[in-house]
Amino acid sequence: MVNIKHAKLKAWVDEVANICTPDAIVWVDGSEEEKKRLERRGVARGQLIPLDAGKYPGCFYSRSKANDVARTEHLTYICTKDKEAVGPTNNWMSPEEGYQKAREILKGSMVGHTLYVIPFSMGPIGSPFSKIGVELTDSIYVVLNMRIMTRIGQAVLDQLGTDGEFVKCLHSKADLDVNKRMILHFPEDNTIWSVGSAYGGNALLGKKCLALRIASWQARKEGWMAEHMLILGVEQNGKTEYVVAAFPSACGKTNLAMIVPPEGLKGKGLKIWTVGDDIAWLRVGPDGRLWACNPEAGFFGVAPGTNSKSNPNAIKTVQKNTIFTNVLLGDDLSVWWEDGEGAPPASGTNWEGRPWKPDFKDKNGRPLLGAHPNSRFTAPAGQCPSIAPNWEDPKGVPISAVIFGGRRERLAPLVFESLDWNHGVYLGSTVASERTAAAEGSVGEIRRDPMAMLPFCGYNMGEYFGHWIEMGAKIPKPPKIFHVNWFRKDANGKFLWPGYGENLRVLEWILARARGEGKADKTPIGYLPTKDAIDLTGLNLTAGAMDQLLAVKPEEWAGELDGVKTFFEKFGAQLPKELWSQFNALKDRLKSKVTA
Ligand code: GTP
Ligand code: SPV
Ligand code: MN
Repeated sequence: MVNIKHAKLKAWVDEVANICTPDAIVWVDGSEEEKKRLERRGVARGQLIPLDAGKYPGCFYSRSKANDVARTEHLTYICTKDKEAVGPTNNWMSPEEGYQKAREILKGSMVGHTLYVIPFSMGPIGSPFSKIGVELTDSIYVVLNMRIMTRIGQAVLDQLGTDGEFVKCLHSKADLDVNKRMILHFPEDNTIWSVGSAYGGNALLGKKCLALRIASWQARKEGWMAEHMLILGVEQNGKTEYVVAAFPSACGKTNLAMIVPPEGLKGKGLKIWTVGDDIAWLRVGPDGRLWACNPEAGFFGVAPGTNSKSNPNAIKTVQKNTIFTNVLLGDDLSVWWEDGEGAPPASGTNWEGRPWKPDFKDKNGRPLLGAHPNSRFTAPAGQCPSIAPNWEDPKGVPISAVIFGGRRERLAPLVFESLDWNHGVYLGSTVASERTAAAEGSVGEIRRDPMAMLPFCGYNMGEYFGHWIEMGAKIPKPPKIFHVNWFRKDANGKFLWPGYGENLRVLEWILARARGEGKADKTPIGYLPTKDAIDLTGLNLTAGAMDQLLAVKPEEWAGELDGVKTFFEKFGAQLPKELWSQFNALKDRLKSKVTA
């Protein structure tokens, strides 16, 4: 039994119960016994399938509806009194309209279902970084995922006390009708309402809805930053230095966060420590540096492509107590996905619930996918072999470098360093990337995804850029800002850089530069590593690959400026003048180099 002392929380739960009319209300206490009970219930209702207990202890399989397998950005809204507040990159709705439309769908939506009340903390309970939320949901899957992804239960209620502040998060699957799906954020009311979806960021409201959209709004007001970033530490000679990196969805955060040093660098005694793989909350510390905390407690990672070569630590992390969503379910109660581990099962059921065998073809004659490209695993961060011993430190970790990156076949070199903070903000604001399967839309198309926050910034992105500029002035010892691209391709469409563990070679250079070491050439776009600056020991790159990876062609960059200009103009007067200065300065630097 939970002990509830917070009158406003109780009143709000009653208010929601009056709208959704569930058969019962259960307050989630976070205990082991409760977890077992919920798992049994989920299994009895066909929402979860226990995997082979010998091979996958404590693991479950889940499949969402075929129309509900990725975030739906076009159905995601920020609801504020003033339309200007959300800017040109967010969908807007008035709070009145949002509440009213969603209420129509929510009315009676929980008849025959239980309403679960999940008190959760983003960040270690009691840390000065942390924020508390309470999610009301009719989904057992959501409760069990939130249990992994956040800290939940009685300890959170205790922290909340009689009148603590919390974000009101309401989630109902309703009838999972895509035409009645809405992911609504009310930052002025500290409220999130999500209806009609049961998948990922649409339903686990602590993640993108709270920890990024609502938190970014709060962060601007309170003078900190909420970012779509991994956090990792690199240890050498007993000293650990930390970086944060923002890459768009499905562009390698989980992978980089837990890389294993490559064979060729073994002699250097480098160790990688994972602090977070998706979200970072950043504050200026008493020492004048920028400090980062991972608000999450688990990983909701992309499954396809994860194998013991690409990401051995992720494979080890998901051996137990993991929920697998929309991967292939083997008839032997195993799980499998494309580019996964080992041979596929002889037969199974694919992400759509269709019978599957390794040789089955789809209607276009291509191999029938076992797993959806955005299928995922939910696993406790503490199970990761590379988890940092201090990953739950309430102070966070001090940051030496900020890294931006995108998925780009051309143009962006393997790595470069900004000239200063504001130039780094310019680099972040102009990140472009090929679309992935993490959100609905056509995969491969290039879009601007500034700071990897396009779908997650809870307010006017022009003001968000301004907040980045202002933060630079408030951090006495700011980290240096870099840009990376693991995805450059050669003329035959093959990746030029091997990526994954080998990315540590690039991190080494970045950290050296952050310390004021490391060799670089100044180019119009920023500092590039000199030819011998990146340690390539034991790496057999094809001839000329490194030249291509580090090439900067002023003509190509000048061509890119048109796209940046069009993008910046969208923000009108909200675009900080500092970014136009950066734009003009870059233009001038390129002009002096364009020879043709
Ligand atoms: P979200 O959880 O959606 O925010 O994504 P993420 O950024 O954590 O993405 P993740 O690490 O799961 O990236 C998945 C995709 O990136 C897979 O297709 C990987 O194969 C690919 N990937 C990751 N690292 C590299 C790399 O260094 N090189 C190449 N070529 N591909 C990579
Ligand atoms: C992303 O899409 O960036 C994710 C997955 O990390 S979700 O939680 O669904 O947003
Ligand atoms: Mn993400």
